[in-house]
Amino acid sequence: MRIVDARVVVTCPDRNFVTLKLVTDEGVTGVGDATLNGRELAVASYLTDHVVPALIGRDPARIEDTWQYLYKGAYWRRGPVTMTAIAAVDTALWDIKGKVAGLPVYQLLGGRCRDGVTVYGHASADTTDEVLVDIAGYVERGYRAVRVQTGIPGVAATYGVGRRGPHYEPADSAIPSETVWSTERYLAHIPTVFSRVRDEFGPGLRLLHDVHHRLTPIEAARLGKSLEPYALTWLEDPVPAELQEGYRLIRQHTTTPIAVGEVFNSIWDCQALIREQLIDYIRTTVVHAGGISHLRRIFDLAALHHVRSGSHGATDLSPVCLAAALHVDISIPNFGLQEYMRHTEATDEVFPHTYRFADGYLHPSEAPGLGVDLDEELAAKYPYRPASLPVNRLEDGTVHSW
Ligand code: KDG
Ligand code: MG
Repeated sequence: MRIVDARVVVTCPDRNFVTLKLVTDEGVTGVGDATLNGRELAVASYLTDHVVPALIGRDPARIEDTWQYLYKGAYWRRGPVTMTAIAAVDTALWDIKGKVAGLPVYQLLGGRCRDGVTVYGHASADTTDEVLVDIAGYVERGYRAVRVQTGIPGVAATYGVGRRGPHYEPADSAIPSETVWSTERYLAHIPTVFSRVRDEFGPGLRLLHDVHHRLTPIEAARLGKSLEPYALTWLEDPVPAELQEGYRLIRQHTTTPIAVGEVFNSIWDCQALIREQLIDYIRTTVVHAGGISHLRRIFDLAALHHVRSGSHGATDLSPVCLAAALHVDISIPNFGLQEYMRHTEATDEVFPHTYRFADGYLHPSEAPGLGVDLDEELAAKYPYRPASLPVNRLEDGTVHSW
């Protein structure tokens, strides 16, 4: 079998997605997500101009060899654009392999390790009173874990707090909008939110919070300590993770579990955090960390060091990525949680799929391959719209990290 066509499709059914579709001489097709929020066209060009020409004529069965060819062969290793492009190829090849074998991809990865994939939903609102109502809605729908974000009194807009109904979308204008941040107000407010949430929902519900990289290690240590009475499942991205040593300081001061990894794109970005057991959950995902093959490698290293998976699953990761993530989640021994933010109806129509949510769990597709596709005709009706993530500044105008 040979690859005879590789199409890179950019579409915007309520938000932008980039998808790679591989076609073989025997008519079997495979899809891979290649979406990098706010930098979509960079990956589309990387694939179209540099990867696709080298794929035509290759044997789609050689997944690992193709991964090594694209990673080592390019000379320029790693980075979000490169690793997202490699991820798309890898994911599409696993899809083809599953279809050829007549098996869902999780069977090729070793089969089930559990009955369902426990997911967490996103409760977010401006005030604590409102967020309690949002959380109650998730509990009613069967969720066992909820990420809680609120506005901060005195801060006009807080990144991560949804403003467009049930569908989270932080990318807005073509040129980034700007928000203003106050660490002092944030650190004073968040423990009061979790105190009320725990009082209201008791000890059974798993609670999470995302800091979006906005603190220094000692500030993060203080936050972790102040949240200890409310027994969070994880505190996410407390500090920017370029400096992995920063996590040592947090670890020395708090027993609140730490999750990190959505912006990582290779095992090299997290190997020290994992080996030194400085984190509890690794949040790398299929689309940004080199595909199913490389993500498995990261999760296997994590399993050796008591670190569980917590794959990123925001709405800017397409249903193709979510479908692939579920095959990994169900088949690894050290699964932790899977993030699940529902896509809009328009997105779901462009990416028909057979994974399903029931009773707090997502269930991977039983169809051969990934169980997800791209409707190219429908996708063509939604042209690309430039949209960027906002830029964050401190009150004095200094650009601050996410
Ligand atoms: O593209 C950025 C989003 O995916 C990110 O803001 C979502 O932090 C996020 C999360 O944990 O889902
Ligand atoms: Mg996050």
